Amino acid sequence: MNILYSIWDFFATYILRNAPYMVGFLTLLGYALMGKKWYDTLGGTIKAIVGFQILNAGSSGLVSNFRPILAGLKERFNLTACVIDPYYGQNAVTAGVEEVFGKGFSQALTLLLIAFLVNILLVRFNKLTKCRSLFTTGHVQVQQAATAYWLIMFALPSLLNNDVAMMAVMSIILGAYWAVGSNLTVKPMQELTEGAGFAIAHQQMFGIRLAYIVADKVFGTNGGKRKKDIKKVGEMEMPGFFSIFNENMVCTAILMTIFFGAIMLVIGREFFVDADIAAAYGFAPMAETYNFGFYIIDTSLKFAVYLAILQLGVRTFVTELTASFQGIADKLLPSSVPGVDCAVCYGFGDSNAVTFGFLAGLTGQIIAIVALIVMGSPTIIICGFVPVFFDNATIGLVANEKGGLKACLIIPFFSGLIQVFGAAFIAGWVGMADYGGYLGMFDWDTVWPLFTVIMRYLGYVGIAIVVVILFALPQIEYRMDPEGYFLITEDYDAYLEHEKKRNAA
Ligand code: ASC
Repeated sequence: MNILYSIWDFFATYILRNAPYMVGFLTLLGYALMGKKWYDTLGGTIKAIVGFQILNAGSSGLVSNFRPILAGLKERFNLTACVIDPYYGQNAVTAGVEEVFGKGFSQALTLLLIAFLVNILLVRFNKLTKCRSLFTTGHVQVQQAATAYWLIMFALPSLLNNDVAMMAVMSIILGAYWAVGSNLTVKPMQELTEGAGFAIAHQQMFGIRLAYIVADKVFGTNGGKRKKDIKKVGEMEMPGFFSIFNENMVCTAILMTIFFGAIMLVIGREFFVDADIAAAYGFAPMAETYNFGFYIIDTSLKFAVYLAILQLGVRTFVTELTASFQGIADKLLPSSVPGVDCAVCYGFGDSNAVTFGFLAGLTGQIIAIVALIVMGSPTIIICGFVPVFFDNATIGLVANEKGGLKACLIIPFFSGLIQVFGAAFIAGWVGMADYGGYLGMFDWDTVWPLFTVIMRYLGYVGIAIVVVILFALPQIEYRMDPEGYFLITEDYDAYLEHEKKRNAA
């Protein structure tokens, strides 16, 4: 028994909650099930793990590059408030959950494991449940399990002394959210990537589908018949010198330099050289004699560097993961695709849409934060890089695909507003703001606050409503196109044929 437990514990610690190795494990399993040669299996597995680590290097580079700027805004304008960032959010749960609910953090990890099983079962029985996607992003699952743990305990105080019932409710809701949310992204992703065979398993899955619908209905193609004046970011013809913006790396570098250059100038040189502040916020201070203008340029250009690294990582592992997942889909989880990190889709579509979406979202967030301060809100939000970048870049990319440049700017702008207002409401209400952080990604500023309100006020009826909403969504999507629904993951070319016929009819 002990040995089994140790094996499980090892697996949970080093693989399940560790995205690169989880993806490597799935690749290994998939190729093994396909009966690939051992050396191809080994090679593919290594590429999957290393590729994912490259992606991580890019995304953590982006985060740490942004850190001094965020810290500067905080120090300079004396904003002490709730940081919306998954890592701050997780910290807040670890710091506060014992004090507020008298429950330890370790149960949040039990929740993760059971919810993951719920996700697997929902996909295994997808003829019935219509769920086609398996969540594989472990670090996100830890953050979400922690936050869901807090929100649901807050929503259902009457279950606090019934651990089993509480855990059951939590795992069903979280596991269903994983299965249903990532399932919502199947269609947008298959279209964006022309059938690459993955879904998004991240923190803005409802946001992705919403952006897809709004971009289509309000801005764009409305059911395949594309209006003439829709121009996607990649199709913009720009006059003369503007052509340099067509190159993703150049575009990112220039926009970041202008945007962050202005912010860094406002924050001022002294801040960046102050060793105490730098130590407190965990970044390397600028040398006393270093030229500030050059520091600004160098910092801004690094955004382009990390973005390029991130995209290289994506290209490295995505082919392996999706090719090998065929083995899992054929043998274990029919008609399913892996749900992966949102950054994976940045290798597809118009890459400048990533930068535009991010900047539009950042603008929305800043306006919303100023509004909170002006209105005297009891909870002030500080933007974290992860929501402002990864949510809005993803949403912008999807919006651009369906609705062109306008959609790519306007939808993430609103998403920025919603993120801040939603987070201020929920983090203040449930008390996480007192511990300095909240997850703050799109779904957690919209869908989850809504679930929390429903359950808090309606109790058992509320639980039933939330569960029904979740389970109904894939059924509704299935009924809108029963023939194409599984075809889109099983055979994308055949799906395109099917779509053509449907549009002609
Ligand atoms: C998150 C989170 C990260 C990033 C990363 C984006 O939600 O916790 O580290 O987004 O997954 O690639």
